[in-house]
Amino acid sequence: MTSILKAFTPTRTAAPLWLRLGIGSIGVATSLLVGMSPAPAATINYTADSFTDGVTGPVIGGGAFELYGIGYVQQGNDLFVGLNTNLPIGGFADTSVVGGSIAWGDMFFDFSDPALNLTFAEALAAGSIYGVRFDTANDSSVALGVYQVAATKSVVQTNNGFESFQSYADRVNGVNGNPSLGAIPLDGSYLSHTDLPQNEIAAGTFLGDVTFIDDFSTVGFAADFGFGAALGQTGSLTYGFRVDSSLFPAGDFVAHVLAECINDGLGFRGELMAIAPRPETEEPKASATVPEPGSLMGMAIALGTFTLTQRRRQFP
Ligand SMILES: [Ca+2]
Ligand SMILES: [Ca+2]
Ligand SMILES: [Ca+2]
Repeated sequence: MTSILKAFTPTRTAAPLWLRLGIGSIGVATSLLVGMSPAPAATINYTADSFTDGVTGPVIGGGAFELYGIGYVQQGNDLFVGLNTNLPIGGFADTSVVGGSIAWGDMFFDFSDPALNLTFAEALAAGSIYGVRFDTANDSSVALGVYQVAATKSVVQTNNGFESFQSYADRVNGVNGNPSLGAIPLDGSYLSHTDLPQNEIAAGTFLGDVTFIDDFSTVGFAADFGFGAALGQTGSLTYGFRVDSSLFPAGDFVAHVLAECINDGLGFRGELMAIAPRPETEEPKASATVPEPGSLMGMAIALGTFTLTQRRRQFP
């Protein structure tokens, strides 16, 4: 019964996750299209990156590889992830590297129990790493989509990249930049800072599709996904993707994405619900069709079963 109640709880009562996660994470109410009412529960959770840790040749900060922040929000079983950056999707054209460009690597989501305090490598071995390939131009070993990841690979050596986070941090620090992976420390405690940085999926089990979003205004958000209000500085581009959140486990996660050269990257923490409330304005029919929790539980008891699939039908 607990999971059913959770699925229909309209708002979370716990302190917002960003409050518990420290510097860089910012909770800002979803900015919907002009004229619509604010969403009751949907909140984009932002994590700001350093604005002076993107390396573009001799330029540190503000160059082609500068990443400014990442935001995510779950609505129903839609997980939207947005990036604010100067790096175009498809990457930085360079005929000397594999794929003809230095693009974003794949985004990894670690759903291992936070209490276990696993490193990324340990979480990978435990089967807790999920990955999203969202850029068709990168050098990932898998097709676009969502995966339970079995193995990762490093593509830094074939993309003119740094061969360790330590060498990256040394380079940025050397010009008074501020190297940062946001929620992930650069001290080797989660991602090795001496080994080749792992930035793409080498093998995994395909779980579902990813939908690239070039313009967030087409899916009910501000075109900049709210980055303009949430971040102290912004880059020239905002884009992202949508995946079905039910492909992932529910619960706390730590995620990160690195450029193929690790010239910038960012980690962020969050939490997925089994299914999250949707903005009232998005589906006016939902309020008329969703049974009250009490009657729904009664129905479930009467039927003797209540599957996740049935729950999803209430929130198409
Ligand atoms: Ca940055
Ligand atoms: Ca490449
Ligand atoms: Ca960074």
